[in-house]
Amino acid sequence: MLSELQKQKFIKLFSMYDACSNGHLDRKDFEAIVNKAARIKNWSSRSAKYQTLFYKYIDKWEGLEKTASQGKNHQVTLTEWLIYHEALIQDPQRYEAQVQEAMDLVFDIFDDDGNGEISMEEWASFLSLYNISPVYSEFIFPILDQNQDGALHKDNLLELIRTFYFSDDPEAVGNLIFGPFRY
Ligand SMILES: [Ca+2]
Ligand SMILES: [Ca+2]
Ligand SMILES: [Ca+2]
Repeated sequence: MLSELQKQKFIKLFSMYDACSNGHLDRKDFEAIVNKAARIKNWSSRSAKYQTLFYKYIDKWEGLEKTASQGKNHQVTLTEWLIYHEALIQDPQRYEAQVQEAMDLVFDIFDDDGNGEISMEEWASFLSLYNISPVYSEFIFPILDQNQDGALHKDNLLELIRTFYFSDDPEAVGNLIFGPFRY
């Protein structure tokens, strides 16, 4: 069973994907995220980057829908989302694959110079893509950046995300990766 803390974090994650803020997830939310990424990055909807991202996010949605949705209504509810994540963290292979894929998306979109590092400004853009005010980056990033070199490497982020998904320690730094999460 998910602990109360884990539940709070997965609800936070749900709210990040609920781009249309209507309390359930569907294909439109994933399209909205791609369109927002295009606005942030100034990509035309005909550009190759846009098209690639669009298909990746639709693929992501279809995978989620197939696994998580228990009805045939093309929606994923919060309850289904929580059940999905409870199963996900008990399946190391699926967890690794999914997080690796999500991380590749983050770097595809935000690591402009392709050096495998994300800066505070890039993290702020990432937060704004997912319905979170970019102002949090200023407060969170220095805590996440544990060696204080102004950058998060892919390995750092993977470790922080692991904490976000698995940890039941209220003080764990990784809990804060996407900003405040308590409701
Ligand atoms: Ca929605
Ligand atoms: Ca970079
Ligand atoms: Ca660092």
